[in-house]
Amino acid sequence: MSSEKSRARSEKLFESARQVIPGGVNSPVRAFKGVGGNPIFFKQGEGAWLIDEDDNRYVDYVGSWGPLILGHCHPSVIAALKAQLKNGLSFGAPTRKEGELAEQIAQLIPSIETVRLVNSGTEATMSAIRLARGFTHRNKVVKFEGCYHGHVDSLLVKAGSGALTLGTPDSLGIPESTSSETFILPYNDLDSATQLFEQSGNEIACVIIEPVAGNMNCVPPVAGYLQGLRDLCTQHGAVLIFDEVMTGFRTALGGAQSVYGITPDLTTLGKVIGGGLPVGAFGGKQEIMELLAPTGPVYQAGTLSGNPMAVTAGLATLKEISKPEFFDSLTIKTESLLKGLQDRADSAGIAFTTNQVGGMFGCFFSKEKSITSFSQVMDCDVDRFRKYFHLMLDNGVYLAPSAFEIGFVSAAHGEEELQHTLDAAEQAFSKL
Ligand code: HOZ
Repeated sequence: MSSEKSRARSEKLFESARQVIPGGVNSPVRAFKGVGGNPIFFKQGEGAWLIDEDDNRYVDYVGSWGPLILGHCHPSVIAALKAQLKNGLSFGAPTRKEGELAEQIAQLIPSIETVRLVNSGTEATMSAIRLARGFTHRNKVVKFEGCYHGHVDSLLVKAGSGALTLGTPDSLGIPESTSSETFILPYNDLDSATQLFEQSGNEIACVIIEPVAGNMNCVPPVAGYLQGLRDLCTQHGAVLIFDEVMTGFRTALGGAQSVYGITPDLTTLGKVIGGGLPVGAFGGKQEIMELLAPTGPVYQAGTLSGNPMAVTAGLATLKEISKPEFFDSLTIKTESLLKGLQDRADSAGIAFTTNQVGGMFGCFFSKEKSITSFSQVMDCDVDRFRKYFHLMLDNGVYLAPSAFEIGFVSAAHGEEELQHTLDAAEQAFSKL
């Protein structure tokens, strides 16, 4: 374990990238603005490890922000992609495999009767909202402070993830006429939701929520909260959308909705179902989905939708994660990682707490024993996180470069990687 890493090549590449890419990155959180310093440029992934352009190795807890539940370059995914490669990259026409992926999704997540494939989570949430508005003939959307659903205009209000990291939860460029259609509520606060529905229930087209918030670090729902939202939506004729882009096939095989036993009307997916290639999906009740073009009047389309490469990677990934014990093992592994971190933080006298659902986790530098709200997340010691992040990096552990992002454990993380992480954390905690 060394703290003397040269990152000269990364530095040089970042300098060049800045000349031709705004901020040198293609997605803002990657710029390291949330932790200071410059981003690392990676050239290879290998199981649970990332290798940078200077040949430094890191245990990876970002996993491409969620898709790589099997780790990097899983042999089954790579073999399936190699085989597909010979048959073509894109047809812009129906294929057998997209039907297979849709069938699998519908089988594993019973609330999804039919599903449309798109190219990103943002596309999925944007389309789900249009569909909910078309179905209800209403305009208002309810979202929650600190939740992030991609960079959709109406959802980029009090948003999490990069928006929160950069301290700009409300983006410029969004007309007031659009943002005024969005109601914002505090996450995990059913009373506020009940009040809003009492006042404006007949205007609300949909409620969109991350059933486990994963863009303000990791904040699971408190007992009864999701059921309360389900009841409010049913009572007032609003569509309940679970944004499971992150949690789908990640918290459990049936997604967070299976963990908490709630049936949303629509679900958005992404990440794992593309196995690392760009993909998204939205699906749900047949009666809502059939409003989509070409069967209905709600328009939605995409040249690369159902792309054979992405679908192939997704199918191969779903096959692996459907194996018995897959999620039990991922959950146990993540639990043991978090317990190890907690023990070491406690021994070092560092105020620290964690959250976890399946293979997703959050670490908070906080005196609170349980983190359940956006305001508690905002009260955490971000400066301490920044120091911790860099100490971990120097010790070969790559965490998300922001105190407001979640961590991901993959099936490729084994004893060696977990021990490496715990040793790194022990050193880091001693220096905080
Ligand atoms: N929105 C992602 C995190 N929640 C970050 C995407 C990226 O930088 O790649």
